[in-house]
Amino acid sequence: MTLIVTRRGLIQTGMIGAGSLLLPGCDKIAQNPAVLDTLGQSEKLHRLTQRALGRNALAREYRESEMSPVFRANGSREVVDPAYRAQLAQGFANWALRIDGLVEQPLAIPLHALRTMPQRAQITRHDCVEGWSAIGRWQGPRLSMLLDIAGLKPAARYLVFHCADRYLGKPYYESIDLVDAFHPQTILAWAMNGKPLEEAHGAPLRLRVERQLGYKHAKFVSRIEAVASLAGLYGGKGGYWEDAEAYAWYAGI
Ligand SMILES: Nc1nc2c(c(=O)[nH]1)N[C@H]1C(S)=C(S)[C@@H](COP(=O)(O)O)O[C@H]1N2
Ligand SMILES: [Mo]
Repeated sequence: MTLIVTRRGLIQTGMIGAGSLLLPGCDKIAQNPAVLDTLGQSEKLHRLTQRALGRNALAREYRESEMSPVFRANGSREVVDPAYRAQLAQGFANWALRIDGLVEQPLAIPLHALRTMPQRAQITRHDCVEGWSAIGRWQGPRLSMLLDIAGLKPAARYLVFHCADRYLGKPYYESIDLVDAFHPQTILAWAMNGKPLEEAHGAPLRLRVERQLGYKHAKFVSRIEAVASLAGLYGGKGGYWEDAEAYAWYAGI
């Protein structure tokens, strides 16, 4: 059964949790050895090295005056799916983010609820592997807050972000581990540079996972699935570019 989170219900949940839900959950997850499983050795070393510098070390944040005058869009700039186009035409008024898989309470969270719950805003630099960067301001609820509401089951190890678009004919998706999921700067952004996300940048909702390269920042996120393993999903390597064997799963910067 999916819980439909109303504006009132969600605000209530946010208030109850506000003082307690964020940091304790973080520490617990950070000590969980299960987040250190899988992957090839060099990638693992990279991950462990970055993590040794501090699991919750923040990506650099910038001043408003440092924001890029132009933030280019990359990968899919539009979505062909007719259901998506219908939602876009209605301003996503009836759209909801689904959170399911290994959670105690599957959720369907309307966009208006995501916009009114406690927010984080951050001005960060986006680095694409293709060799360009741009500084922009992103705003939305922390992923950790949504995960605390849904309640991860103990077997959950990764979050998979299912996207509405296809890139070069294949569905786009991405995944992150629980350290990145609970990182303070990991948010689901519905606003960019002070305005609702444009289609080209992933409307109505995209992941910002600030210590990772650009391709990890899934756009057009429609569903977040908590899983124990990435095997068996799409190509099994945890992401569109990972399945294409173009880029590594762990893209820490
Ligand atoms: N759903 C989806 N997410 C995606 C992509 C995509 O093609 N589809 N491209 C990725 C890449 S390679 C980059 S650099 C960023 C680009 O984000 P932007 O369009 O806001 O600049 O989105 C990432 N997320
Ligand atoms: Mo990219």
